[in-house]
Amino acid sequence: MSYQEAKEVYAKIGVDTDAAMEVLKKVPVSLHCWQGDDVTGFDHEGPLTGGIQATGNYPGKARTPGQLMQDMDKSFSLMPGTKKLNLHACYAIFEEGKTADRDALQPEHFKKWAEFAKERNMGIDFNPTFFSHPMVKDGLTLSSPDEKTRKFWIDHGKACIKIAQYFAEETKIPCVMNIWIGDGYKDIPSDRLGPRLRYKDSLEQILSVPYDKNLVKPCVESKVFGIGVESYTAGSSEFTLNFASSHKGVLPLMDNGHYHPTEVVSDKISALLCYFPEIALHITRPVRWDSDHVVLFDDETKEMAKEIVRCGALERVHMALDYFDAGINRVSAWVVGFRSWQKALLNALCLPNDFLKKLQDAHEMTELMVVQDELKTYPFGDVWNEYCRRCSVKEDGKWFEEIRRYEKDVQFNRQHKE
Ligand code: RNT
Ligand code: ZN
Repeated sequence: MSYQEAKEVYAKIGVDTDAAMEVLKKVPVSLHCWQGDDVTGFDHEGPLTGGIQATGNYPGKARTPGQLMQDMDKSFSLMPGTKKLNLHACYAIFEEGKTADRDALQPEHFKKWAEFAKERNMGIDFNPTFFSHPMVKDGLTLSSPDEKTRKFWIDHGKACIKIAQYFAEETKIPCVMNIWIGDGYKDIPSDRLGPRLRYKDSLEQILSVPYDKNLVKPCVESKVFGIGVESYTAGSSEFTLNFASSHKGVLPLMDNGHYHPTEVVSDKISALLCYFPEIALHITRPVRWDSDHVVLFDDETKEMAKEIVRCGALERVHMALDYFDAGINRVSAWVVGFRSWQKALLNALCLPNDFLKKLQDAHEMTELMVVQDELKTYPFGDVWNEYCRRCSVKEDGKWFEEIRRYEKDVQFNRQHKE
């Protein structure tokens, strides 16, 4: 079917596909730098810790800032829509012989990233890195009973607020700064309160640094468990939600891999929007657990996007991707995940949402079921491909050959050079 024909099919149910595309083009989605190198970064040698894990060993991984930026550029060229860059503190770029530990990071260590983003008209989101570092003591950071350890990590958080403000000032786009810690216990603890009270105090100390609330948007990300911290995590859902609601300007961040397997974030979005002016999401694909698989155009992904659109909250929900698969081409992983989330948003914008709401309010649940299911086979793919063309990126079925060429010409040649 041609786009014109698809457009007419949608027009019959009151959907303006041209308008949907125009809306989507302006919605920023944050692309996480850490898919590019399996959450390694540039400031340490050791393994990935904190209860998260990247598995696989696909060749061609980016090992230098230049390579990571090159790979990001390749992936941007295959993604429609507005991108924001999502960085972790461990991606600081140091000049020869001039390193700084996490508690002493400065904006200058991120100058190259600020330039990279500005040249591409992108904003930057930021994350302090509370893992993969020798100062993580017994798996604890901001909740540690060891005051020296806790202070080190508080200072890291404070340093990151300043860097977040620097990014916002440089790019003229607010920076969402997300705090996630892996702190917890493998087995049943005897004191659940202490670590949480220390975590709360640490967050309050971090946020006591003066910053412009219009420029820096701090978030706290919850998690139910991690590898090696199965019995208890300090930053549980109740903890972070209540922290955010009791500290003005702090946003709750929901990662859809961080709940019990039958809970869905799609149902939680509207609940939080009743209370918070803005919220943040980490969009991922948990397969049986918080596995951080590449985001696909699957049912829950679609449902999350529908909720954001139906709540009229495209400007209130900060969307970031968060996954890391080392078993496939990493650039392709970025592209598939970003395109899938764009598809989910476009799909949501191409539904007759007002009509469906009317059916629900009239309790026409029989018709609602029929219509919602029939909408699944509307010619959405033709609208999507038109959106790609309008964004000057290749449509489905045509971009993967670029990945093949890129890995042959660029990524696979990196093997023996470092
Ligand atoms: C871990 C959290 C966290 C990380 C990134 C790297 O479970 O989801 O957001 O994935 O900070
Ligand atoms: Zn996350």
